[in-house]
Amino acid sequence: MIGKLPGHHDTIVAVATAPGIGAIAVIRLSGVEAITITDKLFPAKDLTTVPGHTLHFGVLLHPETGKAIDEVVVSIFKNPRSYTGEDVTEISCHGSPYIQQQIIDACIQSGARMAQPGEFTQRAFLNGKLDLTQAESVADLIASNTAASHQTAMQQMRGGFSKELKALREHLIRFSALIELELDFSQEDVEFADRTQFFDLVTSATVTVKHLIDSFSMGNVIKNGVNTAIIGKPNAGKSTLLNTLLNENRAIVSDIAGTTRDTIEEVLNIKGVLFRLIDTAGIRESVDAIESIGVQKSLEKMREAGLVIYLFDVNEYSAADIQNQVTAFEAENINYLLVGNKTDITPGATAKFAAIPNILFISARNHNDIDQLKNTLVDKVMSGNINTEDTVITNSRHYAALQEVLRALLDVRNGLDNKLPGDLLALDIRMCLHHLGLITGEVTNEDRLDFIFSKFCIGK
Ligand SMILES: Nc1nc2c(ncn2[C@@H]2O[C@H](COP(=O)(O)OP(=O)(O)OP(=O)(O)O)[C@@H](O)[C@H]2O)c(=O)[nH]1
Ligand SMILES: [Mg+2]
Repeated sequence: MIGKLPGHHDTIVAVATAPGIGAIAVIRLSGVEAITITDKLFPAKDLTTVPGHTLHFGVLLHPETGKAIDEVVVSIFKNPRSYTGEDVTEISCHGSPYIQQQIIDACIQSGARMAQPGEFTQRAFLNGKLDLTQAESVADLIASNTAASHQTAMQQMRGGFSKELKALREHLIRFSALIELELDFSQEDVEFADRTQFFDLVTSATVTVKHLIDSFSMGNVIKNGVNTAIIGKPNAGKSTLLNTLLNENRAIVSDIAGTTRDTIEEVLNIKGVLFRLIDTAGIRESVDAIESIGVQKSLEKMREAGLVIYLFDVNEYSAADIQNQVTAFEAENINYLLVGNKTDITPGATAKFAAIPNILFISARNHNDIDQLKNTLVDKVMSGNINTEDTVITNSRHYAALQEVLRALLDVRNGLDNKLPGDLLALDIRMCLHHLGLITGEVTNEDRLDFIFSKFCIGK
């Protein structure tokens, strides 16, 4: 894709709005000929002479047939004051897919070419309108479906995270320049670069980068949700709990043990966090072949889940049973939440569990204490401190690169500690700069960029 863009002399076109029928649709062109191509189709006015940031109403004609396609509004953006940094026009038309297709066709006939996925944003990046993390956050922003994921993407698009990295990068560049200067004067044994000051800088950078790395698990939760498996014996009330949480009768509930045989998955948004709830078959030894497969699947889901809700009937279980279950979860390193169900049957049935900490008691059928369960679920995955104002890493590419940055920073710090000669120190710093640059896009290679932008939708 990039290979085709030497100075991006061509003009690209795509529908910028969602596919399908809508009240209006927007077709976007970007490139040196964006305005002249649009002008050819738009006899009402000479668009080549109008100022940027203006709107123009008129009929759009197909260049081949000369027939009117639609009445449209054309927005004109002149470089560099546009999304891509190039000349951009946006044609707002009526939302029929036929009209959209005709307009695209007319633009292509007049010299534009169809845009690749993400190519508008890629041009914005190549023209310095956005850095790479900001460009990537555009894709996240479009895909965001909760308040939290929207906020982290917005924050990132506005450059929150790259600002911190850029500042670090500048410090490192300044320091390595000083060190390289020392190397030029190597006979004279001078030190231009203040080691102590730099050591402090590297130490504080290490803390920042660690913090960012740690934020990834939360970022991942915000972006992708948490797989939450509801696990327990047959008849514990797992399907009832799923229905209660979702507020609908999604799963079949019955007093026959072994009702749920296959797993059922549904998404629930609690306070902006997405939980992918998985109702599973009750776990027991079974002679029924199909039920056994279901039980195997439950165990698999339990091990894959980010969080396990262990549901049990308080009337049937003893404290020792729960204690054993806790030991089993801890041995397998499973993130679990103990929930005792059916508190409505025998008053005081929960007293026997007093010695076990952090059990929540509910009645799934009567909807008792469900809000408390919801709050606990959110606290559990957010470790009680959901603060999306903070910079949060949501992108696994950034996560991997930050781990390299951290490794390199630690090398630099060790080097300073061990009074490593300047030339070796400079090598470590360069490594660190390289990985930082990969994140924000100062260091790129074409394949990588193609890969990143190909994940966008066309028209972005
Ligand atoms: N009294 C009372 N009964 C409940 C409660 N929750 C569930 N039940 C009943 O317990 C029985 C089993 O409920 P299910 O939700 O089907 O249980 P399950 O854990 O999904 O069972 P399997 O799918 O067989 O593993 C049903 O008769 C429910 O009505 C509760 O809070 N109180
Ligand atoms: Mg069930």
